[in-house]
Amino acid sequence: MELWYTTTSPFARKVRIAVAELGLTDQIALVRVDPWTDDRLRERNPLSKVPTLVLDDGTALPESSLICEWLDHLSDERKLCPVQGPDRWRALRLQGIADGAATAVGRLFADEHRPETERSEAMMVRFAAARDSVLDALEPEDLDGEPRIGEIAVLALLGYLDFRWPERDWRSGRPRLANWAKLMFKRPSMASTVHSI
Ligand SMILES: N[C@@H](CCC(=O)N[C@@H](CS)C(=O)NCC(=O)O)C(=O)O
Repeated sequence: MELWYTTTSPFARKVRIAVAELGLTDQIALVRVDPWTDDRLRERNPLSKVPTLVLDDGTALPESSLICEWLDHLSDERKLCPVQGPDRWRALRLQGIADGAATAVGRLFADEHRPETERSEAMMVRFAAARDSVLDALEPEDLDGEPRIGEIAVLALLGYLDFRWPERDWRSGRPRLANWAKLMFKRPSMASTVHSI
């Protein structure tokens, strides 16, 4: 299998964290790609987005959540995606809001680097509100020290915030989230997947 990725994508990092947590690193070759310019990616995934997981039969899976479900079914020992009951809906809810915030943060970061004439101030306010509201919503959550897909998506979001805006302090006023992240960032799956340019 090949994981097509960038070192800057929070969604690709989410998948890479899942790969490491599941102990599948040896089964997956990493292919670094520029989704904006590399036609080889669109030949495999019509969306031309990262992450894309290319299976051994050539099937290309888009979407980090789908890729994580696929990876999960390969592992008999550890499961990241609970299959049923309240645990499943909690994990998917956390993943949903964390992924949504990562999308908002990515768009906000891109807008901040555009000329002012090409930005929408109204949209930037909305993206920032999504980011801040999600962080506030995560603060009272009982996040697990043995991460499953919800926690992994949250870790990818928090890691992306540190990468894009190291000078802006999301930890301030959110001590529970900050303490949890401090512990979790030490995991090998986090240390081996840090963002880079
Ligand atoms: N919902 C998708 C989001 C993937 C995504 O937006 N990837 C960005 C990089 S962070 C990308 O490939 N952008 C290139 C493009 O939009 O053409 C997922 O969870 O995988």
